[in-house]
Amino acid sequence: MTSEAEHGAVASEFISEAHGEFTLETRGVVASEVRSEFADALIAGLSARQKSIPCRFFYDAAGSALFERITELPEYYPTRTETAILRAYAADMAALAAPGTVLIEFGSGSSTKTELLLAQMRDLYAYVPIDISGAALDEAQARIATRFPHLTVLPVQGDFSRPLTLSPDIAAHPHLGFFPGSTIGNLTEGEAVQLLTNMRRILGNGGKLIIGADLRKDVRRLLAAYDDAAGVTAAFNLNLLHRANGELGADFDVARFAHLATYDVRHGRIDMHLVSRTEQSVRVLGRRFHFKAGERIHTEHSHKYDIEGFQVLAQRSGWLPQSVWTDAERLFSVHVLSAV
Ligand code: AVJ
Repeated sequence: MTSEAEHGAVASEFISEAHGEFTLETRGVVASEVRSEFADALIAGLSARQKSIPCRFFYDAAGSALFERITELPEYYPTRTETAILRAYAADMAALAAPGTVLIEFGSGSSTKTELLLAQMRDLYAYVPIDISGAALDEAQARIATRFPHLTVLPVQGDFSRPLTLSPDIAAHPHLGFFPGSTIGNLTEGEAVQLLTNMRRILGNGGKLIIGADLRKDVRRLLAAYDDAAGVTAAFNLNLLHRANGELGADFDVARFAHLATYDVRHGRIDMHLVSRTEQSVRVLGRRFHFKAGERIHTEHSHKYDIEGFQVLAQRSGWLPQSVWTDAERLFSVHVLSAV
């Protein structure tokens, strides 16, 4: 193990202890935690009979830039469709917030969609972006401050998939949660229920949640969105291997892997894989992993929900489905859930 990786492992222990009810980490520690998490996850994922790499590791700097390019592809409809729905109904969504509401965004990343909501909201007490990345929070705060100089922004650096206690000042106000992007689709149903349940706990009684979910549709349309003609999604998927080479000194010959997207009808989800084009072996942190020709590394689930299916999932998580908006082509849905 390299000294950097060892340092990461120590930092990671420190963090898991600090992850009680409230999370306050220094940014440097979070960065090394992420690196060691990638090492652990990659080794565990490649050691399993069915090899896999968790999709959260797509988003290093290069992967995030590739994802931005995906959102602009003609085939990739989710981002532009959700944005159009938010733009069309932002005033109705803003009307869900009583005066003095705190708008809490889960995984605020680049908060461009949030601006559509904020532009329609009067008398918000504060905007609370929650993100694991301090850099993303700084960027969001700067952009929001320029456009909405009178809005109070109270960033929370933390992991919203874990129990998280908001400061008493924030907790005293009504909560409106915002979770766009169909990120929920990356989780299995069981994980999605856990996350929605945790959000229900964070938002509290009387809280509401605005959440985007991609809809089931024609399989060819879905497959095209995850295997675009320009090859950007392929580059996004293969970037996992470049990242392993760059960050962990792995020796993946990236040209000997291919991008593959499939649709699983039974689960209603896209699966992304990296397929070994040949028989080969790869070294990662002193370990050797063998690949048969055609063997796959699973890299992402992207679940598609019909409206009723998503509402059932929400109900299993303690939420009451309140309303839902879609586009004319019924490609994407934005739900409002309420915690009674
Ligand atoms: C970021 C979860 C919305 O599942 O569509 C895009 C990521 N993967 N192309 C999705 C992704 C391949 C994406 N989300």
